[in-house]
Amino acid sequence: MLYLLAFLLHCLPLAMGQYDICKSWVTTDDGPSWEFYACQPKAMRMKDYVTVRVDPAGITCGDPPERFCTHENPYLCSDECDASNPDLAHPPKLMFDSEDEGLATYWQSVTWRRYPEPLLANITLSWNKSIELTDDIVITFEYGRPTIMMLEKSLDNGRTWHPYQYYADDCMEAFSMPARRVRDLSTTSANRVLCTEEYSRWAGSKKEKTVRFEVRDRFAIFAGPDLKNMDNLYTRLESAKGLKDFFTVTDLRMRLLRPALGGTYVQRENLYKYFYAVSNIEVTGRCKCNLHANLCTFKEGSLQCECEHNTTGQDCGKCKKNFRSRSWRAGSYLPLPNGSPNACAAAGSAFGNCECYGHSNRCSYIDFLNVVTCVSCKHNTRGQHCQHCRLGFYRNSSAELDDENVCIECNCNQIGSLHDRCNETGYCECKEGATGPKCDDCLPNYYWRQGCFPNVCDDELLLCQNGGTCYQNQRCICPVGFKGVLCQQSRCEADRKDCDGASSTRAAISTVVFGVLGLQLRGWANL
Ligand SMILES: *[C@@H]1O[C@H](CO)[C@@H](O)[C@H](O)[C@H]1NC(C)=O
Ligand SMILES: *[C@@H]1O[C@H](CO)[C@@H](O)[C@H](O)[C@H]1NC(C)=O
Ligand SMILES: *[C@@H]1O[C@H](CO)[C@@H](O)[C@H](O)[C@H]1NC(C)=O
Ligand SMILES: *[C@@H]1O[C@H](CO)[C@@H](O)[C@H](O)[C@H]1NC(C)=O
Ligand SMILES: *[C@@H]1O[C@H](CO)[C@@H](O)[C@H](O)[C@H]1NC(C)=O
Ligand SMILES: [Ca+2]
Repeated sequence: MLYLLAFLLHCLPLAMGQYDICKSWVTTDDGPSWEFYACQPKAMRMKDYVTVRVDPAGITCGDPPERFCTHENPYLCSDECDASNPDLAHPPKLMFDSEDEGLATYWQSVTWRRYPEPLLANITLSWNKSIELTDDIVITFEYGRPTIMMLEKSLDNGRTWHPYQYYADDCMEAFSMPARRVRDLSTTSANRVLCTEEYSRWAGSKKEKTVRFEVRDRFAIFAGPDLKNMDNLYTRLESAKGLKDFFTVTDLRMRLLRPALGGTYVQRENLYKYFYAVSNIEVTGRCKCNLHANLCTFKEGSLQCECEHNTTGQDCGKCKKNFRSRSWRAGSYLPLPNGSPNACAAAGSAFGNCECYGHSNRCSYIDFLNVVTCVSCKHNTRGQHCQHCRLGFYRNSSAELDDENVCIECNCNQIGSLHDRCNETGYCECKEGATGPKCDDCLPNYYWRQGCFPNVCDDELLLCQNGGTCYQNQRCICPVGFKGVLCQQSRCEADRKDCDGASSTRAAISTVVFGVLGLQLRGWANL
């Protein structure tokens, strides 16, 4: 029986919410001890930790200063943007400040002076940390929402990007996609990327200011309209492939592709009223800590999970040193309500000292040998403790024994080497004539052709004679009248009768001989 003690260290009471606590000190029949749970940090306003970049260079208004007007007041183009005047400047940081009631501060682009060249801008938000979205992304546009835009996301700090949602007043025309609504998605399509027309139509710039990426509506597919049944959502997040990752980002990018048009066509005579202005970007989410931390702090310019369960890393994505007797695993929301911590275990804590350096989760006792051994060593390791590399692999000297990259494939050239094993520095054992770490090269005086063969000819010692030429070290191409491996033999010398002139004489003789013979045969036939 477990008794929960009230004086849990920094832990919050259980009632606070699900997965808030990583561990608690409990008393059991065997005495007090720690009990561990799956845990995650609280959701935060992620805009407070973001780095922003706006592209292309020169897209922010005010350098040089310029005038603009609004769709509501198209002929009063007296508003001014001036980057050098703090009161009239609209730098990117104003998308993330906190605003006093009623007074919007915003980033603003240049106007569409270069129409019909498209007015394009990218706003890229980077966290240098995986974030799990917990609520809608809400982008607030002053002076009208773009008529075409796209939201992209990255999961690897901006190395690769994927579409997240398309927005247009006409999805077919802009993206050749049918318009869909998140509300119409089903449990099997909850992570579909779609095009929506809900946030791009003109409804007056004061009335409709926001563009959303609907996280709550997607959660509601599983958790019900008021997100009352979160247990069902957590269960789905564990079981549905790709669902967790769908809500995870390290970076977001808004690609603004066409500004608000005021509900009509572009009016070329007044391009001062076309531009983008963003006053706020709200991103609500929590640090992704793989259910191994309930705190996430901002340190040295980056968010970091405060890892528990003897895990470490920015996302608690690996086991701490000396806690790698099992491979690392993320915590799990299941079983409800406390989940599984899947904590990292110290060497020796499982199966009486069977250390597997994190390459196996299982040990087995071999009765007749009386030893405990790791089972199914992964990462190309083998041995009782997964401490050796499999045949055909060698030890990576810059990796520790518990590193996933500890064994490197030998990669011996199949033709050039004697077998596919190599020594500790990755050198293969070569057949005669082959060389190089992988035996894919030939020694000097050997040539490669499905293996290494000794040169037949070359430019130094094995010269082709009598004007012959060496073909790829494989053979001499001899001029007429010479033969032999190095063209060293004149055809004449080889056969004394076979000399210049002699051959035609001999041909003539044989004709005569056969002629005589023929006459004779005819003569015999006549008898
Ligand atoms: C915006 O980013 C995309 C890649 O996501 C890139 O292809 C495009 O050229 C960028 N546009 C601008 C205006 O920088
Ligand atoms: C990103 O975070 C990592 C880990 O905290 C840190 O080492 C790195 O310097 C950060 N990079 C940038 C560009 O901030
Ligand atoms: C992590 O290691 C510490 C120190 O050995 C230990 O007290 C603690 O119980 C471990 N935590 C887990 C979740 O295994
Ligand atoms: C050796 O291990 C290091 C550290 O894990 C890793 O960065 C490197 O890629 C590995 N080398 C090879 C060839 O796999
Ligand atoms: C591996 O073989 C290469 C080539 O024969 C040799 O130079 C190297 O010293 C060997 N390494 C070890 C650790 O034996
Ligand atoms: Ca603002």
